[in-house]
Amino acid sequence: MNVQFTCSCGKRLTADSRFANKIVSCPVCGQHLTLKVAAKKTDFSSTGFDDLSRLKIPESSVPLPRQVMRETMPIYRRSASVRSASRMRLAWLPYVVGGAGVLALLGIVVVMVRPAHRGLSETVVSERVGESVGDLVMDRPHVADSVSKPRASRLKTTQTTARADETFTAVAAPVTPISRLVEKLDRGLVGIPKSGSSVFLSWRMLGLDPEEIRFNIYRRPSGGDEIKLNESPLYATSFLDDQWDSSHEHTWRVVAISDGLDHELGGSFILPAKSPTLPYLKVPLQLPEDGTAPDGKEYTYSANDASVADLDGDGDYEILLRWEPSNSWGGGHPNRYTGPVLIDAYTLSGERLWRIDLGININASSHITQINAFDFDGDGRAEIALLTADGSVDGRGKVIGEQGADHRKAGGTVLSGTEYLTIFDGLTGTQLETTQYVPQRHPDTTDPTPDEIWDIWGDNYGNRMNRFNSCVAYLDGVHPSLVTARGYYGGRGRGGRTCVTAWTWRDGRLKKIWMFDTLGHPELAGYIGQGNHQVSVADLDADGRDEIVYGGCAIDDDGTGLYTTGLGHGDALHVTDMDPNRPGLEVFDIHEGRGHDAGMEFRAADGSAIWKKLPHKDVGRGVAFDIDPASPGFEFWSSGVKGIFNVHGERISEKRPRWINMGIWWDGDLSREILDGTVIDKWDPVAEANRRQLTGYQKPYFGSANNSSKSNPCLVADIIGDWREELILRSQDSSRLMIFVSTLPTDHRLRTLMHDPHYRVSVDWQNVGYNQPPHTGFYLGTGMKLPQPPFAIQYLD
Ligand SMILES: [Ca+2]
Ligand SMILES: [Ca+2]
Ligand SMILES: [Ca+2]
Ligand SMILES: [Ca+2]
Repeated sequence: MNVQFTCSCGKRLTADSRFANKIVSCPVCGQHLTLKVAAKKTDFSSTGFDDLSRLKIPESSVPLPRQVMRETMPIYRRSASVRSASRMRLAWLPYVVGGAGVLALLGIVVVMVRPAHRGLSETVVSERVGESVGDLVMDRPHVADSVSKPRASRLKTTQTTARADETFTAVAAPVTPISRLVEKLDRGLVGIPKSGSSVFLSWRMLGLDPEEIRFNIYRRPSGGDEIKLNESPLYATSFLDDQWDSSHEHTWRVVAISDGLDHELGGSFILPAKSPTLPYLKVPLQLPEDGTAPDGKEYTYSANDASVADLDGDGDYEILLRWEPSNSWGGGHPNRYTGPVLIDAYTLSGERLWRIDLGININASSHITQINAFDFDGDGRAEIALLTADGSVDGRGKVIGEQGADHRKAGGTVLSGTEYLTIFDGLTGTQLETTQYVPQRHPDTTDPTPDEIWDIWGDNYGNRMNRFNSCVAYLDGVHPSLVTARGYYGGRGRGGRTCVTAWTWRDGRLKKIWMFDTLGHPELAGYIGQGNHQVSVADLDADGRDEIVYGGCAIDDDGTGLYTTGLGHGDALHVTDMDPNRPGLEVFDIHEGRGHDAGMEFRAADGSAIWKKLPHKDVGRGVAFDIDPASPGFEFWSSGVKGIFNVHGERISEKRPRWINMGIWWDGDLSREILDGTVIDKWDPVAEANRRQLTGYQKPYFGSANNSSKSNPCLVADIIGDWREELILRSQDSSRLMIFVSTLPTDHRLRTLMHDPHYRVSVDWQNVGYNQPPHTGFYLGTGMKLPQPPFAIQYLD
């Protein structure tokens, strides 16, 4: 029997129904299509979602039979790889469900088209007995509550026809394999001496590895023969070699096994003879020379925040390090001369690749210079994006803009001149393109008066104007884009601006793709004053494309406002799946709670409140981690509300952990440990007390935290070894970085967190403003779903 249907590109197609359940390609657009013959009976009982009450249904939609909702719920939860394919936004979902409900009431069978293969789409389709029917694609409605916005509709129809005597009709559903491009990482094998005779080895399970993958570990002494260390293939991604002879150099090798074959050389790691028993990899640094500012005051340098990216394309990470002059503004705005900010790149073995000098026209402040390092154009090597100015010097000594220009006002604050956005080659530090940063301080002049600055930004001395955020987001669901942002405060009496700009770097061209700007847009006034000292990125509406979580508001992937809470500025921000029993991601934010009840607030991905806590004082710090296995999901605590709260907003402990700062997956269980400065603690929920696991400031480490009261490490991220996070600290004298690697045993095997795109972009924004811990795009905590399916990604070559 022939089945006719229309591809979404408009091509009318005919296929034999024997092709049911097979993929066919559209000869015009190449899109993959799945023909599905429905099963006669639809089983609504096995989806496993027991709490449907939180799925928002617009009032205008028809009440649904409960079983239909149950069947369609998995779209909301599981179609990460697919959502972009079908371009089905979460915002459509209630209408799709509603439409399905109408059809179900009319006696029409509703089925799911299952993925044609891993990574492909699930699409809701409908069919009726014996007649043709249109696909269930609706105009795109508003999300149910007031924070949503109108969107242009994309009407796609897929028509089918079949013989009237055919009991079940074939339906075509467009399915496009689509997934996010991520780094092609190696195994990240690392060996850390645990004693004089034992070495703890760990390595990566990659994002697309089959669940069946196993590993073999080999050791070879210098000049000797290699031996296999494990008897049977290892499920784990770590191994304790307790036969280490530290008097010789050794090379370890990990080999991945799949389908019973050694199919891949997994990577190697060398420990020189007499390697000390220290739990870190040492990266020697090249300390910049001291300087003297125009005010006659001397300044020195210390190593500051770091990021990682694969700069040379060999599958391991290199480190980007920011050097902070001692006269930096830090997190304030003291109007003083600052020494130039320098950015270095180092390999993990300590080779310095380059140094970029941002020059005298960029004030040193944790709110101005943000490092974004990502492979934006997909050529296999990361680029670096930085805010630059006249006199910035690239990694090869080439000056950006006007050499010798000095835009500093008396006192030292830079309030004039052109600001640039420069893309640098990650391997050489060479500027690839420099363009005018947008927005500039003023749209019409590079030398605005204090009054003109106030009119726009909300003060006249450059404080609110100099609040920058930036991040990387998969705005189209596949490619990473750069997002820069300026302004997040309301004005002092007048002014106040929030501006978020998206860029692509592809084919050697930097291109602005959209700008969200409250200036000149009174309808966006509700977005002024909502930003935080940091930014997060998440696919809030589950359409496969990232949104920018800008503190108390969110910007959609296309640069339109998604929602604003109106709760104002905040100092901490966490976005992940914190309540695994509730569909979708959640946001945790804190606010300087004057005038409202949201000192701490836990909100749904669409911006609607789940709970708020009235603070007893200003809330300057707050965190969200799973630290209590007995309490499902995350726990929450802050500086302005007593105790620890669970996902329902119930206080589960009168005491709270001593630290309210960062977190780290360190000791091998699935809960997160608490990180503050140089120390790692574990929360003991029974004793309600912190338990120390690492003290990084003490002998023999002498580590130091960055940014005074912020007290953050250079970086916490899963950069090497198994899924657990590493801690990068600088030494107190900034002569070295120390990459601390956990050598504690773990029962769990997780895919490298860096292949989770949500986590990967969190590592990129970690250094922005007041550093925040990275989070995964799924619930990672006690009780999480295991084993993990492969991530919805594709590797860059
Ligand atoms: Ca590399
Ligand atoms: Ca999205
Ligand atoms: Ca918990
Ligand atoms: Ca790790």
